[in-house]
Amino acid sequence: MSGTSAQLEPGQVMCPYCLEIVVYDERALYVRNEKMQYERLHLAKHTNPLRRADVLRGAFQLCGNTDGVTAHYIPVPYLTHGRPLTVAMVGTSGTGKSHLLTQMVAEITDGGLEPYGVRWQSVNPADHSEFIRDRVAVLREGKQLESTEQTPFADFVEALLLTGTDGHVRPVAFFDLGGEDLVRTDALLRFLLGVDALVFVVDPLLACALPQLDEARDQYRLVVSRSDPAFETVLDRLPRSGAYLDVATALVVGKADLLRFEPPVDRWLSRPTTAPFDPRRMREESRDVYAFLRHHAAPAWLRPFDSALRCSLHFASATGGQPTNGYFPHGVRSRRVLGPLLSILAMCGVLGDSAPQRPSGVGR
Ligand SMILES: Nc1nc2c(ncn2[C@@H]2O[C@H](COP(=O)(O)OP(=O)(O)O)[C@@H](O)[C@H]2O)c(=O)[nH]1
Ligand SMILES: [Mg+2]
Ligand SMILES: [Zn+2]
Repeated sequence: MSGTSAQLEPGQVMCPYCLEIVVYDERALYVRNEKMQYERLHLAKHTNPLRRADVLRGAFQLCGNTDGVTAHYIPVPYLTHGRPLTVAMVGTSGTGKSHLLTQMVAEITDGGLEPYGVRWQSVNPADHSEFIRDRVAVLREGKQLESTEQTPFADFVEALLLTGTDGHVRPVAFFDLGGEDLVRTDALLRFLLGVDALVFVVDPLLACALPQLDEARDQYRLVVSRSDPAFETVLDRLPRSGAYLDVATALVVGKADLLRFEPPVDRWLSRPTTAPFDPRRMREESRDVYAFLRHHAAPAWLRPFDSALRCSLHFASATGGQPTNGYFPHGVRSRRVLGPLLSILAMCGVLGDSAPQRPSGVGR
């Protein structure tokens, strides 16, 4: 676990919406009615323990922060299972974070972590159904997700309760860190201090000067860049312990379908991710991705790997192909999106004691 989270006292949780500190308080609970309005929950009425647990499972707490933000409500299970594991996706807008994260959550809720001994539950059943309806189902219909408005700081996307191999239940919250608009607010700095895992998403259209990517680059009016400004912002602001960042880190070359004829990407893309989690396989893939980026991208794209004590590297495709006019004509099929997730879960102890260390033999 990251050693930087000490500033949250036991019982304190960061509100996923406003990033301020909250403490579970049974006097500030609400339930949502059929009209999606919040009504005060009077817990004293529920004396039957089973019924009470059931009511709490679907209840919310009003966040105490009213400072310039509209009233917002946090699902109770998010506040009552210890400190949530926070995972942030990093990359400038358009790199594919939303598609990748949606497909990771889809794999989890399809039972993709069960072979690894990890079970899931929603943090709030209604909110989770909404996520599935608005994102997972849209992709399954072959439609592109609309690009998300970036706020000045970390955007909360989705949370799930994961039960690890040790039987311990914990909330895992996924955030989007857009980068170019990141403002140096106290809340953002506090967010970065408490973050447990970072997934840096490399867009090959921005990173790799391969001529076969030119057509797609033209389509999006992109040019090859020396680095991603979001990587730079986050890496410059993250607190370090000694020379390295002590946060579980994965570097993902996304949109890898665009590189599917390129060795060794072809080899990895055609391999299914199989249980149990295999640190050796992960090191092999890390080595290949490292060599690939060394060869085809400017050095700054590997900065997350150079900066982090624990960092694995991956190839993944969220969609399996390119969209035309907002549609994926051959349908959407993700490839290897579980790899980076498994790796950070292993580093954070959710998969038991298979925690991968810095991949030896990769890079320096
Ligand atoms: N070829 C390909 N395109 C993708 C993939 N994932 C996302 N995209 C496209 O990349 C663009 C940006 O994706 P999005 O997830 O919204 O990026 P974000 O701004 O980082 O959240 C959209 O046009 C997507 O259709 C992928 O795996 N392969
Ligand atoms: Mg997005
Ligand atoms: Zn809040």
